Amino acid sequence: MKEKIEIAIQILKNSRSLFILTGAGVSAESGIPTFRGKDGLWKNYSATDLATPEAFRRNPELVWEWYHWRQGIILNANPNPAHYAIVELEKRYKDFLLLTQNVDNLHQRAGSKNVLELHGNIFRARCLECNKIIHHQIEQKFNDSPHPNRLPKCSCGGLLRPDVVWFGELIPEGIWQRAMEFLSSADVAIICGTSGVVWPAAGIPEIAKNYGAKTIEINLEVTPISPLVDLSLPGKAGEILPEIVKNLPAP
Ligand code: BV8
Ligand code: ZN
Repeated sequence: MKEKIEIAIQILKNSRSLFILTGAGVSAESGIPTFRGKDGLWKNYSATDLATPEAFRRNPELVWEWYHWRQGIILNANPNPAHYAIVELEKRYKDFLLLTQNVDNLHQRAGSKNVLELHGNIFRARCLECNKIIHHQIEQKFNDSPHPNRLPKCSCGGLLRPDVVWFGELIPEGIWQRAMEFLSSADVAIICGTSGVVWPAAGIPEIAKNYGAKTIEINLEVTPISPLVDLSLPGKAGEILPEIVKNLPAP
C-alpha cells in the first residue's frame, strides 16, 4: 500500500489542476451513515421510499422526518481528517474543484471553499409554491427524540421540500456543466468514498479518463469504478488523504 500512496503522491506532485469527487464514504468517519453500507441509511428504508418526488407527494411527513433525523445526526457530527485533508489539497492547487454528492455540508464546515453540490444540501429547503430557497434545520434539541413531523412552510404559506436532488430528478443545470468544464482540463481526478452506482456521478471516472486526466480512487471496497481508474487506494479516506497531503509540498 505504501508504494501505491507513493505513486499517488508523484502523480499529484506533477499535477497543476485537481478535481475531487466525493461520496458518503468521506463522511463515514464523522459517524454519518452511508447509503449502501452494512449499517447504511437504505437498510431500513429504500431510496425509492424516501428520496423521490413521488415519495414526497405520497408522504411528505415521512420524508421530512427522515431528513430531520439525518440533520440531527449531522449537527452532532464533525468534519473528519478526510474533509480537512481536502481543505489542505485545495490550498495546494491553483486550479481545484471539489464536486460532492454529499448533502451534509461537512466539506463547507471543514473550510472547503470551491465546492459544487451535485445533489444539493440537506440544510436548504425550497418552496413548492414560490421556489424561494431558505436555510432550514431542526432545533438542536430534537436531535435524539422522534422528530416532530410538522411540515415546514414558506412565508408565502407554500410547502417546503428539502433542496436536494431526488432520484428521477435532474442535476442542477449549471453544476454539471461547470464540473465537466473543469474536468476537461484537469490533470488528476480523485474519486473518494463513493460506491459508483448513482448516475450521472458514477460516469465521472470514465469521463475523466477520456479527457486524459489521471484517475485515483480511494475506497474501503472494490467498486464498479475500480477497474476504470489508474490507481486504486484501498482504505479509509480519513487515513489515506492526510498521508498524501503530509507528503506534498506546503502551499
Ligand atoms: C438523473 C440526494 C436524469 C439526497 C441522492 C431509473 C429511473 C429513474 C432514474 C434512473 C433509473 N435508473 C438509473 C437512474 C438514474 C438514477 C440512478 O443513478 N439510480 C441508481 C440507484 C441506479 N439517478 C438519478 O435519478 C439522478 N438524476 O439521472 O436525472 C434522469 C431523470 C429521470 C429519469 C432518468 C434519468 C439523480 C441522482 C441523485 C439521487 N440523490 N441523494 C439525499 O442524500 O437524500 S443519491 C445518494 O447516493 C447520495 O446523494 C449519495 O451521495 C449518492 C451516492 O452514494 P455514495 O455517496 O456513493 O454512498 P454509498 O453509501 O453508496 O457508498 C459509500 C462508499 O464509501 C462505499 O463504496 C464505501 O465502501 C465507501 N466508504 C465507506 N467508508 C469509507 C469509504 N471510503 C473511504 N473511506 C471510508 N472511511
Ligand atoms: Zn413560498
